[in-house]
Amino acid sequence: KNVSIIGVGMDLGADRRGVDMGPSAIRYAGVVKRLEGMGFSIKDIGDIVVNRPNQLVSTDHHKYLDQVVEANTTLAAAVSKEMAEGRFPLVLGGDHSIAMGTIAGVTQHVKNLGVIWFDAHGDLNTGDTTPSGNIHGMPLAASLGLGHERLVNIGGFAPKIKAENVVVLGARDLDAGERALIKERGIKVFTMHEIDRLGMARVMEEAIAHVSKNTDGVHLSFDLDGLDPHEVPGVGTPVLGGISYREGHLAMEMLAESDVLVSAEFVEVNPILDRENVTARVAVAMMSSAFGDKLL
Ligand code: DIR
Ligand code: MN
Ligand code: MN
Ligand code: MN
Repeated sequence: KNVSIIGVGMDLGADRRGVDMGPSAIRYAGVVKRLEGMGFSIKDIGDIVVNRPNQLVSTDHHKYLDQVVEANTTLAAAVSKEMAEGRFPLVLGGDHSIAMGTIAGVTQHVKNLGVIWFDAHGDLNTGDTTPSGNIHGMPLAASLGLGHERLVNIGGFAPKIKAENVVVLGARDLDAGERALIKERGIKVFTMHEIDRLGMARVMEEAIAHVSKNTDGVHLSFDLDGLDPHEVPGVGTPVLGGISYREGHLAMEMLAESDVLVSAEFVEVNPILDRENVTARVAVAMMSSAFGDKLL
């Protein structure tokens, strides 16, 4: 496999500054060496340019709307270009709003895209339901065609994905509007309750079957806050009771075995809230499992 690494040093979609340093932290944790050691050909295209105003610019319930749209538009083009060259896009965040750009790029090549949304949160808010105005709480909704028309239309078309092709994994903090949307659209959500009750192996079997049915490939959108904050302290919105390191690995290993992934992103690594870069190092470990690393 040929892999293209694309960094997006953006934190404007989130409340806590610092995720803009995520791509550097993940590179420092040795992502290129790790994947090269597995036999992949790696091209690191560097970071997407993000315009960073020095004061808050808010457009009715959407903080930094212009900048987020601009960065995601650039990202979508970069992702699409790498895929056109037959390379697997591995996007390093940055806050989770960058999923809108990644998915906009991928769906220019994959008509029916399945999505695994690994996250403590649903990221299913719109301008009408957001409690924060932070766009990183909206990218899954926007990719489904819901919310601000400028977010929905990143890349020039909408919707990117269908609700029936999405699985949310690890949810434990959902806002009221998100819960209503999940019910209304019938989105498959495996909360921590299901993971505790059924075990990660069974949950992943069901999740992979769900996102593979009637799709031509699967995108992994991995928010590090899906994992338990004891294991990854370097995230902006930690929620207790998350997925363990081992469960995370198992989930990634099962995804690799299923061989359905066409693209992936790892987001919300915040080095200024971290200790000894452990969150970025865990991100690299999760990536290697998702790419099929095995002991034997
Ligand atoms: C919250 C937090 N649901 C919001 N979302 C986060 O602001 O919309 N997503 N942290 O990762
Ligand atoms: Mn998220
Ligand atoms: Mn999250
Ligand atoms: Mn919340």
